[in-house]
Amino acid sequence: MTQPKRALITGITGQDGSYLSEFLLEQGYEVHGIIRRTSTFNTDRIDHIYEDPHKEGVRLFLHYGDLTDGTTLRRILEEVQPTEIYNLGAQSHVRVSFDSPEYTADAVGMGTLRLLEAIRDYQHRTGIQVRFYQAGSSEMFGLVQEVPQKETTPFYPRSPYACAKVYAHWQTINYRESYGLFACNGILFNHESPRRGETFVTRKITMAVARIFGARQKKLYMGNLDAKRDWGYAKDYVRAMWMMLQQDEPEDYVIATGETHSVREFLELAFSYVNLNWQDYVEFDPRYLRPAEVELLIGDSTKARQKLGWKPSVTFEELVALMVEADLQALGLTSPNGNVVKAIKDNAMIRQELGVL
Ligand code: NDP
Ligand code: GDR
Repeated sequence: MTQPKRALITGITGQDGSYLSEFLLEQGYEVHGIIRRTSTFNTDRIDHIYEDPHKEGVRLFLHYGDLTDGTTLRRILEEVQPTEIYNLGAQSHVRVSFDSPEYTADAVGMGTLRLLEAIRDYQHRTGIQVRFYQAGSSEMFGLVQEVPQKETTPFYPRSPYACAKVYAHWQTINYRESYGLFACNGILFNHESPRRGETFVTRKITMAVARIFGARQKKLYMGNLDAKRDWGYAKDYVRAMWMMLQQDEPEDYVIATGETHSVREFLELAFSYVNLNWQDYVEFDPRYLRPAEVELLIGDSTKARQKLGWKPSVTFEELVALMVEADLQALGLTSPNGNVVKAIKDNAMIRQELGVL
């Protein structure tokens, strides 16, 4: 009997970690994830795939650890003996990184270095070859140097988060070139889903749309509406991470849709999904501005499309629709026959029917 492939994921409780776990389990992998100890459970996104480890045939295992704790990373590596490692763990909020720059640099930058060092020693000692994926970000491009952005576009990071990701990016390349580690940097543009953290702009908007539609919220306070992002669907993007590690040679890849839209466009589309006008509800709050903004991101993923055969499967319009729909459903606000709420002609009437007015 052949051993199943064994993957270790940092950041398994996050948006991408949860989708990647599902994907790898479907591919027959044994999946191990590193979780942080918290005073309340933070495993909501993976609860549906978690099983009692005492049961036979279980293939998902969790280990307590932290990217700021190198000793534990080493111990987990020894215990798990993974063949693939996906480094998704991060303090991933750009705005928050200005409030907590030192911690962000520690978890995102130094955390990656700790993991790479642990892998280097582990490979040297055991002779086992590990494949490593680093979760790089389009935020590394920062201030516009070239449009669209591709693998060769120079970085100009504009936040503590982005600076830390650039450090992790180059360390990953250094371990590839110095020690022959099979290490890939994904340079992923924004990707979203119903599992997106609630303080990122897309989810903040779609949750507010559902709550406003359901008369549970009156206003939505926002920052810079002019920023433009290349937004894709998270499920498509985790597939790309895995594809990178299945190639003959380790390389770096941009993953993006190639379309860009402003925050204002996202607002417009999300509110119009339930026939509301966003201007009636949205107000400006300077607290959501960043000390330095990334104004325009649009990615050129030609390399990934050609070499990996990757392409996105969800359009911008579909993404907005599926996120709003999921947030409506979470509040019990879908139309009774399960049809998309888009078809609703008269909001007031429907809202009365649902008993929310
Ligand atoms: P999330 O914020 O949803 O998840 C981050 C994960 O990292 C969580 O599991 C979190 O754990 C964990 N984490 C945070 N700090 C530490 C730490 N010190 N040690 C170990 N784990 C930690 O991010 P996403 O899933 O959206 O993104 C995954 C990765 O991809 C991140 O590295 C992000 O920076 C990067 N990225 C994301 C993009 C996107 O658009 N989503 C685009 C480009 C890059 P907990 O649940 O306990 O907080
Ligand atoms: P970003 O995502 O910074 O691109 O980083 P976010 O959704 O936080 O912001 C996108 C843009 O929207 C503007 N904005 C607001 N943002 C938030 N969060 N809240 C608001 O109220 C608001 N109003 C306007 C922002 O200024 C920004 O221009 C995400 C993260 O997932 C990173 O980890 C990842 O690396 C990058 O995407 C690619």
